[in-house]
Amino acid sequence: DHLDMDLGAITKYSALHAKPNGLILQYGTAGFRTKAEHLDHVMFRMGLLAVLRSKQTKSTIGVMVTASHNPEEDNGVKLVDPLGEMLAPSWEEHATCLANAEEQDMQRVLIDISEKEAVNLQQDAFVVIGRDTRPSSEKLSQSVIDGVTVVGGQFHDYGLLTTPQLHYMVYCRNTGGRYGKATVEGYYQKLSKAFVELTKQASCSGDEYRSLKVDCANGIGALKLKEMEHYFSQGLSVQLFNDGSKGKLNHLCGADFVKSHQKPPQGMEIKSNERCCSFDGDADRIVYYYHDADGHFHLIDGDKIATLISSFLKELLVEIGESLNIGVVQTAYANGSSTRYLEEVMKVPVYCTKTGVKHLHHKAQEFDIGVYFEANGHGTALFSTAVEMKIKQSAEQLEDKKRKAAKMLENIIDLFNQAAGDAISDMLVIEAILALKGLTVQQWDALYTDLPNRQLKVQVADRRVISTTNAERQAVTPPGLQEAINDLVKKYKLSRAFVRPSGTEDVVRVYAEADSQESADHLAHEVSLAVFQLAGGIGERPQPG
Ligand code: G16
Repeated sequence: DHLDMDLGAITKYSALHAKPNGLILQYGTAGFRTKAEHLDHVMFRMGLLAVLRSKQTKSTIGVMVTASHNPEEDNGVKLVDPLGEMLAPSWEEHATCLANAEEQDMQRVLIDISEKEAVNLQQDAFVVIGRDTRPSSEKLSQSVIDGVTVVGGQFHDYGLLTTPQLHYMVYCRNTGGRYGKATVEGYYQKLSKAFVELTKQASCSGDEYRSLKVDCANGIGALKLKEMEHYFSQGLSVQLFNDGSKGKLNHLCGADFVKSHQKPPQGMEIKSNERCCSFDGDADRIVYYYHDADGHFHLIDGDKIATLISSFLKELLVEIGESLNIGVVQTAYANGSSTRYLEEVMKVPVYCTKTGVKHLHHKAQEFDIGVYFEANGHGTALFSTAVEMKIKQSAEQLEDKKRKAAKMLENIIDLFNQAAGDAISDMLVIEAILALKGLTVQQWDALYTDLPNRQLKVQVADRRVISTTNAERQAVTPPGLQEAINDLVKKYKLSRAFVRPSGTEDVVRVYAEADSQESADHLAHEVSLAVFQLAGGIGERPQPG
């Protein structure tokens, strides 16, 4: 039945999206990412692959053109599976094979994938496409469409969307509208309705809770917040910075910059104790921060967001009187203080997975309520169908106080994007919780004190020489590297360090924490030198500070 694929047409069109000779790319942490000019063939081929995946799952599949936190010159693409989730691991392998196939091998690889995955080629296929604001994204998404149509797939191009909005659309379309309406309007309405309902319940709706400064990383978040703003303005007014009108995407601003440099973005004026937050380039991450009265910068990262959210959810469950299990999922980047606080003070079980939303999301699905956040601000909460049903019943039956709590939980569930981490949705969840609990940003920050930490990047010739185990907390290769790290870590108090190859940038990432900033900085630098020496560093040796 290969006749159902017009192999001749595929070959002909593929030549128009030719692969640069010798270029090898890997489906990484969040799809393919590299310089935009190397990605045309990958886009075309991911269009083809999305059609096969759609036929196999008999569902709508999403394709998002973005490189999220990467610099503006980069771009990327990832596929979104039927329930709005990241692509299944076995298909990531197919994606890598297909992206790297030389022109003459394309047909064979496509047939191989179809056979291995028992794809019924006669099945209809539907693909939805979204893209971020990068200058290269429009043309690249057109190449995806070329791929989709050449194998007879139907498509809907949403144009400019945040990444989590595309995940939401896919989820809506495959659940018969039960999750929501698969339009941007539907997204705005669903979230805003839940948010406004929640904030109505806040007893202290004083002005301090009602305004927020948002750094949009010069990306898509600005456009979408501007569209959405008036839907929720009853509950919150947002002031946008780095809205793309002049600056460069992710440059000296955005969640990744703020988190990794531990300083405020450029282009935003911050008065003391004002609540501020940053999105990343495709609005799937968020971090908060403020300046205290002495002008010191305080970062509130994904770990503290997870803590705020899980403690609020736990309190609601106690009020409702339901004993549902809550779990928190983190990665090795989670600050040691956050893990200790969650486990010892909040008595919530905490799990550590590898970096990458797909790993956290998967683990979080094991709980009635699974809260997952990467320290970099990427995360959400997942609620099992059992929870949703129980809460819906409670909201109708229980005594006043319980009913109120159940209603709140119902709205919180609606406010979370359960398909993916979502800066807009998370922002509204956080703002609602702060308002409901009457918490200032300082009180939230004071839940626990982060251990000082430092993240660095090291350039090496081939980052694949580093392999890791134990949720990326230990290096297996190259030989001697883990021993070197162990020896360095011993020199500092309350210290911890690990290294791993990035799945989105061509670098090795180094993380260190210790009892003082000076120690964390030293340790991170020493570990960087060990990586440089033992893992084939290139360019300039890592410099201190
Ligand atoms: C992506 C992933 C995140 C991951 C980040 C960095 O974020 O979705 O899960 O933490 O890359 O990954 P790595 O350390 O492997 O480079 P984003 O916001 O860029 O899509």
